[in-house]
Amino acid sequence: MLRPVSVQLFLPLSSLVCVLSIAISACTSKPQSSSALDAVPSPNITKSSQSQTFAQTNPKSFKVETVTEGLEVPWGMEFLPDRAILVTERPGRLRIIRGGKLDPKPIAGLPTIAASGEGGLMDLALHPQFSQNKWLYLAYTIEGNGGLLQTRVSRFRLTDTGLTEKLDVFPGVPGTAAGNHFGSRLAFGQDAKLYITLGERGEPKRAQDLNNLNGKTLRLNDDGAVPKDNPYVGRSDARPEIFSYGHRNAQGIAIQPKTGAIFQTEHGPSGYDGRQGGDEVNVVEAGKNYGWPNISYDRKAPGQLPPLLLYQDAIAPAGATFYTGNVFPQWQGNFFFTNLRGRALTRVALDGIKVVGQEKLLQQQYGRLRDVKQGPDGFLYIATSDNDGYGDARSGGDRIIRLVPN
Ligand SMILES: [Ca+2]
Repeated sequence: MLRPVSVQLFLPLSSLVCVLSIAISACTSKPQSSSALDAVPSPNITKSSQSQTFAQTNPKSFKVETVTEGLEVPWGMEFLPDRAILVTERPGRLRIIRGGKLDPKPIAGLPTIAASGEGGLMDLALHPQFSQNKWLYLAYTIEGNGGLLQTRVSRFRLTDTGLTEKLDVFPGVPGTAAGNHFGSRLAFGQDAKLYITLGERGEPKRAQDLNNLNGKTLRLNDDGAVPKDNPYVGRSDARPEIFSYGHRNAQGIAIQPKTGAIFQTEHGPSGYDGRQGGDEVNVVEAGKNYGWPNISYDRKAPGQLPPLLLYQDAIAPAGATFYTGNVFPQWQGNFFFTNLRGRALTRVALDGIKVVGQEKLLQQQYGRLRDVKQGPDGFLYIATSDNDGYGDARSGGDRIIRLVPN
């Protein structure tokens, strides 16, 4: 049965929330583009913010520059205090870009990495006190007993000669032989805890099983110990590492500067259960259930949280960040995330955690986009991903590009 759904056009919520049935167009406002119908606000979050205003970005207000080319599936980026860019390449290399020049030699000292399917060397994170301790965290795929692929997170000290002092802070859990849905984004929260997203490895039931760490977001101390205030500590029927659950494949995580709220992007079923898309942005909280596989799209169930944002055409959301720079004052506080399949950068304006409006930038211009980070110069840096097996295998390799004000 076709049910009416509340559809947010890709424009200010204040003017363009309308109800339409899929069969009969009841909307008087015309969508401005075909992308306009793919973002559906979740109930209770967007409605209260309709008095806010949202200004679309003037495309002439910025230009795009290429920082470097010739990368192979750059997955995660971080800026070092000296402004160099560290970049992971999924096949298993850690690269560094100094003064805009990619060092041809990868950083030494990486562990054995199983680059298989969607797995390999994935995200990286700097310790909150990196300037003092030089601790760098890597999330990567290992082949464990029986050839099962799993995500491991290790801490290293970054020295002039490479990575040393490896400490496995999350050794991994028996995964599967399948090479998909690793999740594996890393972020330190404002509580100085390490958050790790783990996908459900293509076995949806795992996301609801509190004795299984797949399909979860984990919360750990910086040395891998379980914090005593985690939601399931002391329970015999759940793993203490779990922070939130019911996740399918979260490939983006970012901490909102003013609130400390943890925003995650998550790949929806994308046709797995008949409909297209179902990609999500969630604000994750301790002990909360985000529904997969019980609910997705606009379905509801008691005790399971709907997403903050839902995308009805698959966009495959990935890396995310909040903008805090000065060179784009109109973007202050906005949430940005890359789209792989959607080949775009989504900008979401927020009032606290309420969505004020959103738009897509760079749509269909730079291929699949994997990660986004703000540089120390206030520019937005984006890693492309056309050589990941899903893209168009661009001959010059993948790029890091940046948005610079005009
Ligand atoms: Ca969900």
